[in-house]
Amino acid sequence: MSSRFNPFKADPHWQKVWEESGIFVAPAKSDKPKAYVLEMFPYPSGRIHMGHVRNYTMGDVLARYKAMTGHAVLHPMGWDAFGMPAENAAMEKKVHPGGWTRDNIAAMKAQLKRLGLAIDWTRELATCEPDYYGHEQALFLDLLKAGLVYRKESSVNWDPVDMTVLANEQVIDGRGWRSGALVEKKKLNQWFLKITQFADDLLEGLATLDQWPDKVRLMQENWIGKSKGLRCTFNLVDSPEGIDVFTTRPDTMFGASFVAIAADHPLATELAANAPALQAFIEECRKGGTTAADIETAEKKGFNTGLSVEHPLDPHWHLPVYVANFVLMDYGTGALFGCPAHDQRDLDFARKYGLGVTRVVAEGDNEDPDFEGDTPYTGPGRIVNSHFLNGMSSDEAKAAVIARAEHEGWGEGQTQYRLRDWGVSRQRYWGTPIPIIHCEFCGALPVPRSQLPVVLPEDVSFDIPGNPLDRHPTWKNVPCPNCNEPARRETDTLDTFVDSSWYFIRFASQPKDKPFDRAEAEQWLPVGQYIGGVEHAILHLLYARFWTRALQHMGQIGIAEPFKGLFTQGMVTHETYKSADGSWLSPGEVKQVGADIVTLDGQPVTLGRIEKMSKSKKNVVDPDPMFDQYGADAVRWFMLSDSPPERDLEWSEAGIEGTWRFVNRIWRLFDGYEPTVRGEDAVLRKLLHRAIAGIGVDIEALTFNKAVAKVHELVNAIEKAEPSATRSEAVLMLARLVSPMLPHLAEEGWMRMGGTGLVAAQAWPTHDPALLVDDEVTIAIQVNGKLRDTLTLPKAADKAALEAAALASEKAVRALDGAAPKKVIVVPGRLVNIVA
Ligand code: ANZ
Ligand code: ZN
Repeated sequence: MSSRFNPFKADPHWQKVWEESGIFVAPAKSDKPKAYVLEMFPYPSGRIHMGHVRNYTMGDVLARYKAMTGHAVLHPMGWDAFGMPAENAAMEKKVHPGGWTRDNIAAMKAQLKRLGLAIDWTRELATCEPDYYGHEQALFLDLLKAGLVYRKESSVNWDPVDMTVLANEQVIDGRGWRSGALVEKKKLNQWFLKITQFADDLLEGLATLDQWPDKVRLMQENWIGKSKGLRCTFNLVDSPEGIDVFTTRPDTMFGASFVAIAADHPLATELAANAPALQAFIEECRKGGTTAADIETAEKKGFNTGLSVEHPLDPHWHLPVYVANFVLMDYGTGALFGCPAHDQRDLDFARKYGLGVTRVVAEGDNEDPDFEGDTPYTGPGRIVNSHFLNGMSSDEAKAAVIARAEHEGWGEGQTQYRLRDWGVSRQRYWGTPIPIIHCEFCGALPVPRSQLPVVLPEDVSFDIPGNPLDRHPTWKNVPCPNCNEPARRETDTLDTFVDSSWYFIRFASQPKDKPFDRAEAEQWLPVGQYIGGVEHAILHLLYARFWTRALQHMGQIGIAEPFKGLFTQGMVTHETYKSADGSWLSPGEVKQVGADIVTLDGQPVTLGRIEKMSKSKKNVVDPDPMFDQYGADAVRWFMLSDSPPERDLEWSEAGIEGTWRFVNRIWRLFDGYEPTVRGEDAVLRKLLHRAIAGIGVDIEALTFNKAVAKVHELVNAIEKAEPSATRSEAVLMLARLVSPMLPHLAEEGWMRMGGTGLVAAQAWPTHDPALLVDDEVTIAIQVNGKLRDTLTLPKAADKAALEAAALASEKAVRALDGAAPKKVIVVPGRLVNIVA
């Protein structure tokens, strides 16, 4: 009777059967509706971690469910295989980045296979192989031809430890995101993609993404950072010249008390020619850091030029002009007007130099023109102390000032974006070579298409920092494709975010001779459901959206948005442990003794916080030993249990134990299946049909924890039910219902019960809607107003029937204790109160 599910036999067996049958291979052509389910492809770091397991299990359940509900499914897997860690490994371990990466891919692939994923492995790709990145080079040249790529000398973030340029996003608090080194500024010639050309499209497109989390859409919106403002001129007193400023707050114009220009503003340079003190001040400004954070925190300093400007709304009102260290030359016009009551930097500056501070936006009832204190009011509000603007809202006042400026010709409305063009040059080896040749005479030329792919050289050394491509003895020496004189290859490689900006298209269509076939790709695209970590909410998703729009712009594809549905899953967390000397301990290095946690040899352990699994804190749990102990299905089921999928999930041994027991309860139902029983069980039938309907909805909504709860409920009911034809039917149906989540167990059970073919290839059961109608209600039975019993009664029961049922309740009779009921109050559908 106590038979046990044996995953060690079942898992490899079914995995082999699936593979040999080709059941998860996406059809090249099919009349069925399409479902493209994709999880963000992994970086081959070496081992699969629990975060991957959770991510891929979720996608797998959906993919399997889609197949069972009559879809042609594309569920591929690949490797985001270029990037810094491979080069770091090369430097530390003296291995080749290619070898290291390919070994990792092999190891991780084996681990993923143990999970029993329904993946079309025939479409597997790795971005580090020329048959992928060669096509990427072709796309880069297409973009170049379309005017979406340009080269520009620009000041870049230089990581002096990793010896590489970092994107702004990779600079966190002034430090390199990976090395933690203080970032420096350096001028280099860089390749840029014109993402800003699509800034408005990318912003407006967000509105169409109604299957994306709101928080992700908001993050993208803020990243694009569209602000509407006014660009206007303040005329210099006694001079025909003027100073152009940019403001996002034209509503605060009457609160202006000074104008400030950047230290490298042309006017500052001009004035400094005859003013040594100003020259010295400018020098001082240059010494400070240049990041936004540096400027934010530095003390606000200014130099009074002695010049004055006229206020554009009142030429009799003159304002002083300062050179100030907090004004950036490369933002707006390099000049601003200061409104101290409503901006922190301006207020700090005004307090320091004794300038006026006039309130022009009311703060609640406070309209006092004399602004006090050191905290500005930066919100919107009713405009006060502002002549013709008084009484307007901030928005109305902004529009009114812009309209007036445009009418009178001293300024115009202007839109600014925070988004900058995408610098894609990296001074690294392990990336896609940029397909360009530099000729002394002809300039930067595209590599002729016939010479693609430009393949990375294998013989490189990593013993000194810097770019191995640049110091390779021969690789970069090529003839100019135009004049045939000796020329030089571009030695920069592409940002790895480029690789992940189009892999989902290559999955959908992979011809040998071009990046993708339009018709074939459009069969599948856009991705129906994309699943991944929220850490990619901004950059990866924005770049992939840009790339898709650029392809659409060039007429290569007919869609604007690559991902119809997006889901960002929560992280897998675990307790952290520290030994007495303060070093981190892994879960495998500690054990529980009574209520205490100690090291394996009994030394004391301090229990730390529950945190995201990460190598640095050693709180990682490798899935392999879990597979060894419980098999894939228990691990999968645990990943889908309890926690809503967008929330973090705390991994626990106790949790996996309980899961294993549940898996075996299901197994015993399959094992004890009797097909020939007679008899109908109406209650169980109803529950079964509810489960069928509900589990499907839950999977589709990715609320797997709810689907899990419904399976629990059904299993409980089946276990309790007397043998009947309904019960047998329910057990057989259960195999199909759990198949997306517990695929090996379901196959094994299906076979055992005599099902034909693979359960994974069966149709999802259909439910009878009539059985979902609720025709029973719960009625509270009270005696003298106190709850004594609850009864489940037909919804249609009339007052007399309810009264009779209440008076027959054993608990009510006991509570009455022999007293005669004086009155019975019936509230149909809710309660019966017996008054005695
Ligand atoms: C007047 C004003 C009043 C401003 C007020 C703000 C608040 P965002 O919103 O980030 O786009 N600014 C303009 N050019 C600048 C530059 N080159 N360097 C530093 N700051 C500059 O920032 C726009 C605001 O930043 C502008 O609006 C300007 O100050 C300042 F209550 O103008 B504001
Ligand atoms: Zn040439």
